Amino acid sequence: MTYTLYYSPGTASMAVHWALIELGVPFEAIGLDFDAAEQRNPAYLRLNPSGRVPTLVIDGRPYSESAALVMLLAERHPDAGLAPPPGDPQRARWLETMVFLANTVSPAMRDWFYADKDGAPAGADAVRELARSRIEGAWPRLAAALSDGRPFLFGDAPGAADYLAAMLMRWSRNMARPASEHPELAAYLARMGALGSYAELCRREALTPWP
Ligand SMILES: N[C@@H](CCC(=O)N[C@@H](CS)C(=O)NCC(=O)O)C(=O)O
Repeated sequence: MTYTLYYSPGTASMAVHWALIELGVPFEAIGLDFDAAEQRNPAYLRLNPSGRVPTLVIDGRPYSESAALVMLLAERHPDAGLAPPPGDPQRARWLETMVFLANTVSPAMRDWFYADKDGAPAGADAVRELARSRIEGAWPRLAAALSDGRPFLFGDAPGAADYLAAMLMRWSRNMARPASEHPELAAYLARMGALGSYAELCRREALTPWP
């Protein structure tokens, strides 16, 4: 079993990088310089035709989509307990949460950061405005999931949903209404930020910890 992660610091590859560090499995990490448009290099486009990160090459085959990759890692390393297994009472809520993060929050984040690049610049303000309302609408839902006092989204230990959720929340840090405005999420982010794997991720990606 070999893993090679193509990443760019602080981007959608972060959740996968974090999960790999937490798992403690051997992997190679190859950084792409977006300023040099390395994600558009022909060799990388052969691995990931969308020219985006992350790409995780598993035993020679490339796979993309951050949510799918953290779910896959949870499945491939069941002993690590990164996800409630099939049949677990929390499984349905976990699937719901993963799809919510991947299907609602993540595309809105893409629109927030890439409205000018992905669409016509003339319409970018309207796209960003809709994205902003979707992003701000997601935080109360995640805060509610933590309102019973649980430390992480699915129990006493962090897992796939947490790496994805905390990554998305981190991206709101320069928005007018960041996720950390919600007390439950501020406390949650402090717990995620206190993990040794987060410190290691920040060291490897040269990120400033937040919050
Ligand atoms: N839905 C994808 C989104 C991937 C994505 O948009 N990645 C961004 C970084 S956050 C990227 O590679 N941007 C480079 C580009 O679009 O040129 C995922 O979650 O993996």
